[in-house]
Amino acid sequence: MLYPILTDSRFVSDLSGVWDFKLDNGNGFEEKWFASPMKDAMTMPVPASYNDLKEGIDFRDHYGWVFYQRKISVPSIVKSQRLMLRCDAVTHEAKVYLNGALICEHKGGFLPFEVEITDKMTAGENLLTIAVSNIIDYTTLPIGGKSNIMGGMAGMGEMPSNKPANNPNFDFFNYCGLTRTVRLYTTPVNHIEDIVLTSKVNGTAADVSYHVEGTGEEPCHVVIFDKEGKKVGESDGVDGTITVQDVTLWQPLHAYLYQVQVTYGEDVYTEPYGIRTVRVDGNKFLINEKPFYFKGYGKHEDTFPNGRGINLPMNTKDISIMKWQGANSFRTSHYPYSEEMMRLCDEEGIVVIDETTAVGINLDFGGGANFNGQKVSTFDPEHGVQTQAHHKDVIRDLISRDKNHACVVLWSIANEPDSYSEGAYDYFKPLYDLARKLDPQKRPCTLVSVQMADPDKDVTRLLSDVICLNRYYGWYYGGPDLIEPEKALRAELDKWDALGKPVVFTEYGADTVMGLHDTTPVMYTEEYQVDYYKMNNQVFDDYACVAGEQTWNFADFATSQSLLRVQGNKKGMFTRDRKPKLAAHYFKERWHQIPDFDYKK
Ligand code: GCB
Repeated sequence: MLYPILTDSRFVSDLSGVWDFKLDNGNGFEEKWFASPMKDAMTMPVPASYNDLKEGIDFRDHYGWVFYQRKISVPSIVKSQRLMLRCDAVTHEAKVYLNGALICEHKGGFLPFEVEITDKMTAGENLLTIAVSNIIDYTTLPIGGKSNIMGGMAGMGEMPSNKPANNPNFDFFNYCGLTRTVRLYTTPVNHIEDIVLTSKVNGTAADVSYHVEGTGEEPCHVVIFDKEGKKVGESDGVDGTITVQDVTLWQPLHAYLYQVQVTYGEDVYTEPYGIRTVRVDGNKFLINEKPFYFKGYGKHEDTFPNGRGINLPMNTKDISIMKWQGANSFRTSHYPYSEEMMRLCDEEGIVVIDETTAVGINLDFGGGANFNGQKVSTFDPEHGVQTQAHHKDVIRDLISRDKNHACVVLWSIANEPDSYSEGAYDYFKPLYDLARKLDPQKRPCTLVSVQMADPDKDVTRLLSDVICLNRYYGWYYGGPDLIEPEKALRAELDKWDALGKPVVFTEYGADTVMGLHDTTPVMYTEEYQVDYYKMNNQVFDDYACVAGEQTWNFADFATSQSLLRVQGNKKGMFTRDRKPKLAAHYFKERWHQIPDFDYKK
């Protein structure tokens, strides 16, 4: 799906602003709140998660639907065009109404969807209502646990509640709402639906192949411009190959983007495109044929008070901090990030592991406040997760959205699923097959493996091109002692090493409350976080197969409430407002000494 931009043929109107808003009291649909201007509505900014924007636990933890509403109209000058309504992300489920009629529904909270409204708009003001559900359960991604159990840890102290509530099977706050931009945009009637770009590098030249998907039978002309706007090649037809001589490759931290301009009849669209190669060779992860070392983090889209709402200034700040620290990459844990962030990473040369919304596919051991799980076999046909079909939709839509991004080098099919129980292979194999089939650039695929996944049983060993490990030796496993955890980490790595694939640590970390210090490094102090990382990093340095280290987490972030979470997860190297802990300075030293390429001999 193309990102909406202004061009010679397309107009974009951003619907950001203050909308009317109401929490559903259970009668919203019956009383048809979508059919006329809502009474007693409160104000709500769009885009943003609503949860932290009004006070009170009932508001923050509201379970179910909310309604957003505003009026829209379009000037007559655009009426000769095709008019689209596009939502970049509505978390987690949307029902869109125009003048009281349901025009579109969408499931899944982190990918865009759109609906044509050309013939649905009337003259003057039109009433747009978007009903949004935050309900998560065994059929959604991410996964929610049983909804009537609150609080407690490890099977102790749980209290059944008679109030319906979400019980996230994952460790981040279930922020919801119209979290990314809502827009109107226009195209000519016959228009470009999609552009697919791939390239082959031959010495100093590159062949860029394109496919333009258009409606109608229009003449198609494609031109590639370099960064200075100089034409470097062109071709006619909806399929073709353009040779770029003296190519400048897109490199980590040294980005270079060409502009691919497509003219299809009256429609014009320009896609930024970085030329680079990615492949796995033995235990090396090659970018532009050189062994790359991932230095970075797992992140979240999480800021105050936006919640998971898009925060453009913070995205820019985060990338600036990454560069300050000598990092070169991050993972979009645990859902696809905004299109604006992906475009920024293309521009800034930040390497991205692109993850689906599949977090919490582990009913046995659980996740987040649902720690210790539901003790249900994850893939039990009757009682287990019912997500495989939706998981396929997410993979399809993610690849459709992000396929042309140079920054994306690896697809992550899921985070910490139950990847070793009966049914895991049958669940995941078709998903890898689908990703491999759909990705025009044939990037490597992975799933991010949980600590208790024994290397002998974990299906990632069979299915993944890169082994991605979340490991907490010295925190959840061992700690405060770091000697035994180190031995256990080495013993486990010996097994992965034998596979001959690259291993990237996609999570390791220790909760650290900013400002807690001690002469003896005890858990939760900034000193312990540094010692924890030093031990782990020393082990990584001893293994040639380790192709990267991404800490957990870039910054502190909000979670559900539980005994292990002190106003959120405190494993950030930075606080939630991006102030460095001691570990941030330690990594700054370390990463500036580790080259992006050829670190391991
Ligand atoms: C994990 C999860 C991540 C959690 C983290 C933690 O393994 O992937 O979502 O936040 O552990 O801090 O416990």
